Amino acid sequence: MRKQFILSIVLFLTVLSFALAHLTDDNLENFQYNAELVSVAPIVDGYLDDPVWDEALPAKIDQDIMNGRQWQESNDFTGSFKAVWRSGFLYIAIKLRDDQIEKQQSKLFREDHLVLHVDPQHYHGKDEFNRYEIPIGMESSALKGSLSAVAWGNDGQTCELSFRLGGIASKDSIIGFCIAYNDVDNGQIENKIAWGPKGYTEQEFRLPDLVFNASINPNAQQKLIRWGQIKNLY
Ligand SMILES: [Ca+2]
Ligand SMILES: [Ca+2]
Ligand SMILES: [Ca+2]
Repeated sequence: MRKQFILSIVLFLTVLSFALAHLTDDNLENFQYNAELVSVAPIVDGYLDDPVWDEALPAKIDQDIMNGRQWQESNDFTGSFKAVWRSGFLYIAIKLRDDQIEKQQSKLFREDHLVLHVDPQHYHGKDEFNRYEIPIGMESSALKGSLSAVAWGNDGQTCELSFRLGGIASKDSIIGFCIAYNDVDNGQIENKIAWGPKGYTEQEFRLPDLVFNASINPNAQQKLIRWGQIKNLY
């Protein structure tokens, strides 16, 4: 009897820990970033001093996708990002802190690098075509597909990117999105930390949502801009 009791406790704890660490559909469906429409686009120069970045909400890069657990902020790695949109472009600002920066190595797996997924159709999931691998400090040679600009600042601690998405960047559109940092310390990949829901791992094929929000009324904005142009005539 006692043995059975212990066995059922062990079973219960196993199921519980699996449920806590495992990605559920609800976790993924309820997880999203709301990118706001802004009236002035940020300048992609690697420095996050544009006024729009003060207003955008930060999202933590704190899901350890090697083991599906939450990453505890430490000297080893801390990161966050923000996103806004304007005139067919999605803009991303990233802040990183890493205790050992490994850059300009001959192989990608020996360099600290960002891994982004941007899936405009939101049905491909993670695939090669929507995957962007960007080593710290790499700018024009990182460009491909819809990634139209990359700039680093503050010795690789800040980064700005823009994606040209055309009509997809419009009110209430939803795209598949993920951002991760592959942390190379002492010559090898030590950590992979992402923005993702509880239980999210690198094996998971599905992507979280990024929603194009427009809290400000675009028509009112356009009227303001037109009014500004009229005023300039006088
Ligand atoms: Ca900037
Ligand atoms: Ca590190
Ligand atoms: Ca590193």
